[in-house]
Amino acid sequence: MQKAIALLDLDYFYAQCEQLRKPETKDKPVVIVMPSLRENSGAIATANYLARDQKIKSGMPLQLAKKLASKETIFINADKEYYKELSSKVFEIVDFFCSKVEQVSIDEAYFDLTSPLGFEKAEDTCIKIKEKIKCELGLTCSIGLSTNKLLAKLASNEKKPDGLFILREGIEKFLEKKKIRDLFGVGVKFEKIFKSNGVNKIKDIKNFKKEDLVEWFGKAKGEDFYNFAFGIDERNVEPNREKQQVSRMITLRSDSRDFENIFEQIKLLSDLVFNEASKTHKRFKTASLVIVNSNYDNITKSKTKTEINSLKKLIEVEKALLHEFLDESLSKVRRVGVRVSNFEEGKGTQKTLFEFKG
Ligand code: TTP
Ligand code: CA
Ligand code: CA
Repeated sequence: MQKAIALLDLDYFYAQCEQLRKPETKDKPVVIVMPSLRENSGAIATANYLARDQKIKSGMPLQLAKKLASKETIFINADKEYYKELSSKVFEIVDFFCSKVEQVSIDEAYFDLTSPLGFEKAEDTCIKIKEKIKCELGLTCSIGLSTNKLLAKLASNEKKPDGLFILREGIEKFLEKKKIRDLFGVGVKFEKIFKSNGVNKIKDIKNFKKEDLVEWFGKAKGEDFYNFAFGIDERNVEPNREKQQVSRMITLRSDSRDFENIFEQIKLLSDLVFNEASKTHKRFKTASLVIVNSNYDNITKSKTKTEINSLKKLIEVEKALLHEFLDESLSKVRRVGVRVSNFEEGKGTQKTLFEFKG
């Protein structure tokens, strides 16, 4: 089965988070500063695209950025807690669509969408993820979808911001344009080694033998870089996120508004979901009823209680939600789902990921 691997990267992330809560900064150059102890000094964490047009970029000293800035440019001190909060909401949405998610930094994650339903299905899922992130959180991201991690990452940079780039064919040609620095794992130091050997572009690697690269970088890295030049990357997506929710859905035999008929299915789904959630010894506080109606609209109704600690309680909450749905809506139900979330912090909960990795 051909693999389908995606990389999602949020656009000008810290700046976008600030612009979300400060609408008055819309259409202005915005620069996020990591202040240092000394007054009026610090480094630039990131800049939105308008500020990048002024040549302001990540890592630059604040003083230099101020020189490049115009009167309009807005400088904001970084608020990492707020960005982390938004980041976890984003990746909870990804978790909802995919169970194999590897978060690699505050604004970036790989996810494996390989399935017997094929690449088109993966493409469709990426579109849905982008839509949901935009619609629920107001944030844009760029996604690269390809057959391995290396290509997914490169693809994610192709259509920034708010892009989706599918890289499935013409991989050799795609790699031809890329600089050596674009290769995964190549920073300043390795770039120098490559360049001193006359390798400026990824395709130049092909003028050498695998053994040459092993000599320059050691066995593991040398072999990886050599394979990467041909678009080959065997690395798997290594899921590293705690499950944020457990859910199950089912399609009814025919569209229905019959309470008993739908409730029967909800009881079965609740049983499956409760068992799965209990396996990880987690307690949860939120139960949701997810409905897809005959027009394919998605409707989610949720209730949060101090603790939903038995199957009976879960079914009770779901029952009330179904009543609510049928009272409020005239549409027929096509698919029905049960979801639990809002897990209690406890055993096995992963601490925050890395401090920072761009
Ligand atoms: P990046 O994904 O590298 O950049 P970005 O999201 O700001 O912009 P792009 O649209 O090009 O993806 O980094 C993610 C966040 O990490 C960024 O918003 C701020 C932070 N960061 C730093 O604090 N210091 C740095 O040197 C870099 C590169 C990023
Ligand atoms: Ca980013
Ligand atoms: Ca990033």
